[in-house]
Amino acid sequence: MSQTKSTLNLVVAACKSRGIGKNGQLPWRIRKDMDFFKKITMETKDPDKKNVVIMGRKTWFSIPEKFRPLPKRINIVLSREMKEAPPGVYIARSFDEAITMVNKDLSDKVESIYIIGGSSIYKAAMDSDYNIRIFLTKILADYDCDTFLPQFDENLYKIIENYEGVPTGTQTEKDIDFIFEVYEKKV
Ligand code: FOL
Repeated sequence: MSQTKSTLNLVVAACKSRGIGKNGQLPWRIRKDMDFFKKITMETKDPDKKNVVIMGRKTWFSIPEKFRPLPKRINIVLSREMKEAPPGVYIARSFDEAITMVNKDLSDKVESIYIIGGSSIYKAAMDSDYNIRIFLTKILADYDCDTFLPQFDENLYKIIENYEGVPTGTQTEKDIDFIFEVYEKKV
């Protein structure tokens, strides 16, 4: 059977230096971007399905307790150490195990897969042979960061203009300028 390979959607906000985090937290607070993250990862066309969010252990613990597991999404946390999953959360020991979990055990419940960080999980996705779509919020400012978005090969990706549901043009909040960009890599 020829079946189109599933697409991994990466969702990330990064500043000028590609920084994405500092001391286990987001370096900024931008309401419009967090609302975008929530909408894009939560929304499904089929009301009977949910999206999966896949994240590393540090990203899991960076989410405020009251917001985790991220509601109305199937949460998969990558960790070799976590023994017990909090209610409603799946633990996978590797990136491949997480994807296998989705494709085997959860496939009929799942609409789309969102990779929500951090660095090593983004890298594992980019280096995989899945189709990749990146929802990148480019924050046009400098922040002190200790974790970074891995560089992706500009030649393999093309920018998608006017992607449905993604606001166009420069956004501004609290004097911070940012833009929502969408990139796709087809394998
Ligand atoms: N992508 C983008 N574009 N912006 C981000 O801030 C972002 N953050 C992560 C991954 N990709 C991102 C990882 N960090 C929550 C907190 C941290 C986090 C991701 C999500 C969180 O609490 N989300 C809630 C909404 C919280 C709120 O409304 O303040 C959710 O339900 O999604």
